[in-house]
Amino acid sequence: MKIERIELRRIHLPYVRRFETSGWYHDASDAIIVRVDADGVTGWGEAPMSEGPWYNEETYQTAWFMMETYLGPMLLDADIDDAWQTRHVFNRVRANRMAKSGLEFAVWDLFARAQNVSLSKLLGGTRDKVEVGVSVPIQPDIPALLETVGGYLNNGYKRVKLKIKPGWDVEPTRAIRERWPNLRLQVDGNSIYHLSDAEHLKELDQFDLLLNEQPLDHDDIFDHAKLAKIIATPLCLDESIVSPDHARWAIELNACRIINIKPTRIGGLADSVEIHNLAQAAGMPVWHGGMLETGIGRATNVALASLPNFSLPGDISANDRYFPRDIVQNPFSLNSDSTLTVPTGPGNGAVVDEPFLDAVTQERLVLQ
Ligand code: OSB
Ligand code: MG
Repeated sequence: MKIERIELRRIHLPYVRRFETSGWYHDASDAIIVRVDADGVTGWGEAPMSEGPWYNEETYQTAWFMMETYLGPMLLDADIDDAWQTRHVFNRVRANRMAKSGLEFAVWDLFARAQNVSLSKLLGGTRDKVEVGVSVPIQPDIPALLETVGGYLNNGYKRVKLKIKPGWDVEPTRAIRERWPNLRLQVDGNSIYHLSDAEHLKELDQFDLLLNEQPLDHDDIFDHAKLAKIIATPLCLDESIVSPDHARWAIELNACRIINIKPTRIGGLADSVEIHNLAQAAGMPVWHGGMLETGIGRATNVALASLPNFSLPGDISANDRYFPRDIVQNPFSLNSDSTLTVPTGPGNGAVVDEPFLDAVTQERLVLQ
């Protein structure tokens, strides 16, 4: 199949509330929404970009540049018979994985719609519902934290992830654990700690956490393997696992017991499925992370999370936890068992609200 037309839009869509991590914050999504067209069929994808290179090295400006200058023209030149092959089109371009994934997602959606199957089915999904939790940003103080978490529990979320940083780790975790002794709880430091903090991180072992996510450097695997021998809480890697090879290295080095899969960080769905399979063969569970996506990326994420080895709840909350109004007409809502229902219609299932998408578009570019 020849892709005939690629349309890029950079949007600006404010979040319901600020999302703060150990090193930065987000007030709005600056995602790049990708539309591809071929043989009368349309596919949609999203690169969930932000303003600055804080989570990884990419920003909406770098992703736009890469898509316009290299990745888009490569995709228009290619002839693809199968969505699994899309990743190879971008082989010559190093890294820039979020930019690649936005295009790859759109091609997957297009193939699924052309074949009249759901994206979940095309990827090998086996679940009709996926379990989800909520990621709780850094709060100003403990009372605000308890109120925020209480609000999410009232909404029906049954697993909570706390963003932590030095000075906001042991005490907030203790406060949540004392208030909700049986809650499924985990923490995420987004690479703010160092191996020399190992004894401090060990204090979190008393709170019966599901996992401790990416405490050390964004590109580290080696020191995580050392930390894993010191703390009892299972280590989970996010930032460091950017390819199937990185997953293999982490598994062989025992640098983690769990992997957070975000297909945007990994550069696409095909490599994400490969990591899912590698982990499954090693007896290691994975779960689906989030990048505060709009309804388009969220639908892609839910399809991927329907694969069998996604055995812990994902950071894929319902759309209204992120946006007052999303760019899709069919937002996900939370089921009473803390799940989202996997769409069964063709493609990723998102029905784009095109007039609203137009209204929030800041820049637009057509390649053909
Ligand atoms: O590290 O998982 C992370 C959001 C932005 C960047 C990095 C992360 C996150 C989240 C939120 O934790 C997950 C979500 O609800 O989308
Ligand atoms: Mg994380």
